[in-house]
Amino acid sequence: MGRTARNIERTGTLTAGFGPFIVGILNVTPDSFSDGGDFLDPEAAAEQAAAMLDEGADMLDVGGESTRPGSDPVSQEEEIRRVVPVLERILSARPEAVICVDTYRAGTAMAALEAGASLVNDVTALRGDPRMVSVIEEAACPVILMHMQGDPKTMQKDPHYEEVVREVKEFLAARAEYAVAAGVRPEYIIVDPGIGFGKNLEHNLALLRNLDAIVGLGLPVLIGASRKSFIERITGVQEARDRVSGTVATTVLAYERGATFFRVHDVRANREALAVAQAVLHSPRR
Ligand code: HH2
Repeated sequence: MGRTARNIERTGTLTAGFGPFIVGILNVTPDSFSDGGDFLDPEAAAEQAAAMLDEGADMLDVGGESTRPGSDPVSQEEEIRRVVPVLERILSARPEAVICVDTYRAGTAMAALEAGASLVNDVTALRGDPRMVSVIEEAACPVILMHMQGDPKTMQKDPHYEEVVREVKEFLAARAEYAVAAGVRPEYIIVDPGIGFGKNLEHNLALLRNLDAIVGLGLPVLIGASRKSFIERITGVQEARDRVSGTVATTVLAYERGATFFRVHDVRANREALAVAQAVLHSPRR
C-alpha cells in the first residue's frame, strides 16, 4: 500500500471516530491574517508542523493561499510551489502525520495527495473548481465541505441571511448530497459552517450557539474559529495571536454542542481545554 493510501485509511479512522480531533493550522502564505509570512520557508513550516504534532494535533491543515477577508487569489502554480515542498518535508520527518490540504483547486489537491496529503479542505464546498469532486472521488479521500457566502474578496462587505442557521445547514446538506451523488463516500464527508466566511458577528454567534442543528445533519462537524476577528469584536484583543482564550471558549462550546474537529493555531491550549471538557461531560457517573 502506498503512503497516500495508508494515510487515507488512517484518516478514515479519524472521520469514523468520535473525536474530539485537533487540526493544527499551517499557513504557508505571506499574508494569512494571524501567521502570514511565519512559515513560508519550508524548514520553518516543518518545524511548526512537528511542534503542533508534539503538542497533540491529530492532523495538520496546510494551506498555500490566504482566504482572509479582502484577500486576492494566487495562481495554482504558486499554491503548489508553496504547499508541496512543505508536505514532503513534514512527511519525510513524520511519515505517520495526517495532512489535510486547504485548497479549492483540483490541481493543487491532486499534487498534494500525490505528495502524501490524506484529505482535502475545500472552503468552497466543491464549487470553486468543477474538477475537484472527481479528484476526491478518485482518491477516495475524506473532504471538508465549508459554507461561505460570496468569495473572500467581498464576503464581509454586507453578509445577509434570512435565517443563518437554517440556510447554512441546508447548504451543507445540499453540498454533501452533491458529493455523494458524484461518488464521494458519505462517511468521508466533514461539514463546516465557515465561521467568518460571509458572516457578521451575529451570524457567527448564532451558528456557534445553534451548532447542534448543524450536527443534526449526522455528519462530523469541523469548527474553525481560531483567532478570528469576531473574537476581537467581543474581547477587544487586537493582536490575532493573543486571541487564544477567546478561541478556547469557542472550542469548548462547540465540543459540547457536538463538533468533532477543531481547526486551531494554538494546539496545546485547545487540546488541554478539550481534555477538561471531555472529562466533565463524559466521566462515568457514580
Ligand atoms: N478558516 C480559514 C481558512 N480555512 N477552512 C475551514 N474548513 N474552516 C475554516 O474556518 C477556515 C478554513 C481562515 O483562517 P486561517 O487559515 O488562519 O487564515 P488565512 O485564510 O488568512 O490563511
